[in-house]
Amino acid sequence: MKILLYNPDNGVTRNFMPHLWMFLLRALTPPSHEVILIDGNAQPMDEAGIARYVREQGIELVGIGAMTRMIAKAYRMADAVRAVGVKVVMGGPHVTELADEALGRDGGPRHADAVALGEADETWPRIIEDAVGGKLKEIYSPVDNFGQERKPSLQPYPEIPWDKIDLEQFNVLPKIMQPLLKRVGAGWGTFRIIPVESGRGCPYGCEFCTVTGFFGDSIRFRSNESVVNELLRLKARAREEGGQIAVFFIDDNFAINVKRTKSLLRDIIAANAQVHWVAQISANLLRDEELVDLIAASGGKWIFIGMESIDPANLADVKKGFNKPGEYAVVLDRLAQRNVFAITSFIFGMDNDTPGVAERTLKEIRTWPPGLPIFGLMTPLPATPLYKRLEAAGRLTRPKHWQEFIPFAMAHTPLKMSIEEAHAEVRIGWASSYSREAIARAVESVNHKPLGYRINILISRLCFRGIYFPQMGRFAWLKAITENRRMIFKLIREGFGGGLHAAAPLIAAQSVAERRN
Ligand code: B12
Ligand code: SF4
Repeated sequence: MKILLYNPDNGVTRNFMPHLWMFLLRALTPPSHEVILIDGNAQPMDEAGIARYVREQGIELVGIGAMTRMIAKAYRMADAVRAVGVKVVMGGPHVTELADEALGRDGGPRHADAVALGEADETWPRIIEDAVGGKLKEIYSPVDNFGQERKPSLQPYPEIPWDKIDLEQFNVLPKIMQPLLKRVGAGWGTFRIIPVESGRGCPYGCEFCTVTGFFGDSIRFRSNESVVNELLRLKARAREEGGQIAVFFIDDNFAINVKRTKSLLRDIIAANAQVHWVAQISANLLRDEELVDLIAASGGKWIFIGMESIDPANLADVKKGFNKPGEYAVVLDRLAQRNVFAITSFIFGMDNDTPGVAERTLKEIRTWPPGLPIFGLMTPLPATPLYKRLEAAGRLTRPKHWQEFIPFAMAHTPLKMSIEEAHAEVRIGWASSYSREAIARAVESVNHKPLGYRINILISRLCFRGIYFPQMGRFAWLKAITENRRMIFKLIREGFGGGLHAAAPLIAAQSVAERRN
């Protein structure tokens, strides 16, 4: 059977990191079937395009996965596929919570022939078998023979053949520059960011989060050996193609079991499997000095920290009281001393927020080592405790906000400010953190650090700017580069002073900007 797995584009930013679910499900597909992957973020496609593709390629089954944010596009694409007579299976966090919506059992139109609830590692082969036999069921649940929910153990974990997969759609760098960039330094012909999971589940149960409900509070880990081997395969691939690879450990809380994380990082170092990596770790777990030492020694470069708010009352409201704003600065200094920086994520529009929250937060951020602050709005995702609380209180202004997705727009009224005021706070957060002056200040504040770190901060700031300020087209990128040209040229000059190798990441970044069209 010829199967297409499709992930819709998010319509706001282009992300070049592949979605793990597609690669995982392909690795779990019995070898007699052919599986094609299309990520709409890397290969944009519209409804007519997918219908044509499915017909021309003779696709017999289409699997679509999406977060809430992309679900409207996912449904439109599913409708187009079903209209040409091909069956659609949907999975992922949104349809798991709202299977009736996808199946048209809630009074709305039907979009999917079947829905895979929850983690589909074990149900996917069954779905294919049923599709081949023309016996597709409407709902597939991960349950054992006694009807009890069963979570995959992740041991064993399928081998994703990253060393052989065609990843051309996910190369951040333009093809035309590859021959030149390949020869620069250790090789910059390709630059890929690859998602790797080392475990699943988080017991913390923050009110706005889907994870505890979806993956459960029992944490499951892959074996160290399986993760290390995956990193070694990735490293070998980068070496062979004269390129660079960075890994995003997508675990929701990479250090949730500190002892296990330390042992994994030690094994990575012992096997010489270090690659540059990013991971999400909550601030409370970064109190451990030895853990931070191991993060740095094993290739950790950026840690994503869900700080959410600098107001303890807000944190208590959303059941994230384990975050202690008083220790944020210490944690960030501890990371920066080892040349590891933080992506600090904040949510505005929380119930104790009042106008001025952005400036109060920025004032605090300015006292920290430079990082990548990001700002979002409190969003009631379906089936989260937050959604239920706001629904019960009659505070949802757009109860089905995903059906008409608007980026950076609230779907409920905060208690101490208006929706418009909350939107304005987010705008202030982004504008103040990613203006030319703010970017220059961030880079200059690490003038004492090696050039590589300053380049890293500059490139990351330029890319992260695009999460809020649309930066998908060539013109928008050129504008961002022109605005920041002084800092870019300053670092390029310094880079050439230290040999072409030092300037390579900036040259590569310039090329990326030119590729975006
Ligand atoms: C990595 C990640 C990202 C990446 C996404 C890019 C990428 N290429 O991966 C980045 C960092 C960019 C990101 C951003 C955001 N993310 Co995010 N992200 C994740 C994270 C941590 C891991 C995803 C993952 O790969 N998981 C591992 C795989 C194996 O699990 P899975 O995708 O769920 O797939 C399994 C099943 O769902 C199922 N399945 C999935 N799809 C399909 C399809 C078919 C056909 C079938 C049969 C089965 C199936 O099978 C898989 C194997 O069991 C998840 C949390 C989590 N642990 O999943 C949040 C998560 C998906 N993100 C979330 C959110 C909210 C966001 C943001 C909106 C945050 C924000 N406020 O800005 C943004 C929006 C992104 C955008 N602009 O597109 C929410 C989504 C909730 C929801 N209801 O939609 C999650 C669940 C986290 C949370 N806190 O609740 N994210
Ligand atoms: S710590 Fe992170 S992953 Fe865990 S419940 Fe809270 S927000 Fe979700």
